[in-house]
Amino acid sequence: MQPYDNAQIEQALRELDGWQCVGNHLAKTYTFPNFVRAFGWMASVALCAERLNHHPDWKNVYNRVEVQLSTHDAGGLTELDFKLAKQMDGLFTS
Ligand code: H2B
Repeated sequence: MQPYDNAQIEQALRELDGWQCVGNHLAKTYTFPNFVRAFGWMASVALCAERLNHHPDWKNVYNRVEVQLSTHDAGGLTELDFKLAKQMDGLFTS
């Protein structure tokens, strides 16, 4: 899979909320009311990630989850990162 170029990244970022392109990954920090809600969201995201065969790099500290997305196999950002980002946002608001 070919990594997106800068124009494609900018275009795809416009369709997302609160995500930033940092270096060669997408980054966002989610904040939850408590640890259980944060971990529950991570469990739901894990199922999406398995379905996509595309997995987040993330760190959970109590009610916060710092997420970084990139396509390791492609050495950059691809459609899969933006798909997973959208699904993460969808599970966050639902
Ligand atoms: N996740 C992410 N974020 N990037 C990848 O390149 C990737 C992945 N590759 N999940 C998949 C798994 C690959 O390693 C397996 C072998 O399909």
